[in-house]
Amino acid sequence: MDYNTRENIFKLAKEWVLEAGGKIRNTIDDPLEVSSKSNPNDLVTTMDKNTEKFFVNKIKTTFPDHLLLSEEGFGDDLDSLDGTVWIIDPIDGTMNFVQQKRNFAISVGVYHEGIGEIGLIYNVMEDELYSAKRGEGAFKNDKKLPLLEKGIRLEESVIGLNHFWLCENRLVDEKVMQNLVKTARGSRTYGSAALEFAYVAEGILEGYLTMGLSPWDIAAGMVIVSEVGGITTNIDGNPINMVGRNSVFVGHPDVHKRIIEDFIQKGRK
Ligand code: 2AM
Ligand code: CA
Repeated sequence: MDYNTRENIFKLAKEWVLEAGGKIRNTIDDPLEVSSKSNPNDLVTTMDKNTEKFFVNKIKTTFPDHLLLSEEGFGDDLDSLDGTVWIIDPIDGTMNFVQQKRNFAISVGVYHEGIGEIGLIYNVMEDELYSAKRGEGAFKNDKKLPLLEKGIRLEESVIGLNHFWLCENRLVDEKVMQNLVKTARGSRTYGSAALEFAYVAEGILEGYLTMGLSPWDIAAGMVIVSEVGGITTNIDGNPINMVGRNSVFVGHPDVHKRIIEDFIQKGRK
């Protein structure tokens, strides 16, 4: 993707993200229609759907040859990232949006021939925009984020993970996960994968791991985190499949290595 093309896409993507976020903020107290999807706690609202439609309309009108991979089904049905693909979660952290009216984000990644070129994660209620273009560093609003510090130890780290993985489950040994939480300095659950990626990029979380996410939860975050020297793989340390569901482990390189070797490899079911 050439420089001017990417600049133009970034400028518009940023405008659209801020506009969509502004609409959500202005109507945050309006009544919501909430329904569930794969399970009773997997929520979707009219706001998720309308926000996704807003992006689909903008993108298809402005860039008719671009493709869209998005959560609520108004995008394209893709089995590869050939061409230019926008990977969008209109609201990441829908449960937070419904129950708390905060701690949710709009997540937009733009990939070209499989390579992440642009990432935007907008914490709507805090009006904080995390952004990156590949090779140009990552930003929080207008401030450039520093590269992740070298030589960080797990014992001094704060790790993001859902408490669910500390309970008995089919995928990972809960005793090993409990040991991980006890070894780290602290653990946090924010309930929005996109925000947890942004926090890793900002250096306020040293890692975030979970057992099942879709491309739209992580596409923007992977671009942003990689610009500060962070690593994203699946939980076994292998590359992410960008057109399927994955376990996900994003983190500071030192902490990533330590957690895979000393915990995950011992705790996988
Ligand atoms: P979502 O709000 O866009 O669905 C919650 O821990 C995080 O996991 C959120 O980022 C949420 O994204 C994501 N997630 C992915 N698949 C999910 C599912 N089936 N149910 C609930 N959360 C899911
Ligand atoms: Ca969502």
